Amino acid sequence: MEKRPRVGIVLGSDSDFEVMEEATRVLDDFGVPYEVTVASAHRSPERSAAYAREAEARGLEVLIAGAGMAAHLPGVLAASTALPVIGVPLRGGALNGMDALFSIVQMPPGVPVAAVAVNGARNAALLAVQILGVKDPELRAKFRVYKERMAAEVAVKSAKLQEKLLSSLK
Ligand code: RP5
Repeated sequence: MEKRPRVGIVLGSDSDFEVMEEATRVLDDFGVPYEVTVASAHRSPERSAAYAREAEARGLEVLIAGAGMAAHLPGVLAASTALPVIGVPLRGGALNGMDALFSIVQMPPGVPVAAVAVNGARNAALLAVQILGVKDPELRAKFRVYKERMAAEVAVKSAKLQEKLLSSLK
């Protein structure tokens, strides 16, 4: 049986999927069910607002919205839902992501959006996992393992670098 999606990933355009696919990979790794939808704040404002309005009743718990240029999508979703919204500013256009970053991070007081780095789809998914983990001990434990593995990888990289430096001195 298909599991009910817990995370809604919304793209401003299908052209955003190449970058946002990374979020789906992270959620797959953590075993978190999700759905992916295209809804543009400007080209299909009704579709975007309706998605946000209905998200909670459909069982979604966190929304991730990726958009480029004048990226109003995360804000438009946040305006119409009580669920947490994570915005991913996407690179592209003449300003190369700065436009999307400022659009997403500079939300007016009262309507927060958690903004991650430009093209930060991976971190958006990790933050979604952490949010879900607040009430999901199993997921929280998986996140702890992920962090431990990451720390171990740094130690291995450091050891390899030391080895390389030492051998270059010989
Ligand atoms: C934004 O405009 C989208 O999120 C996308 O990043 C950008 C360009 O969209 P397309 O013209 O490729 O559909 O709204």
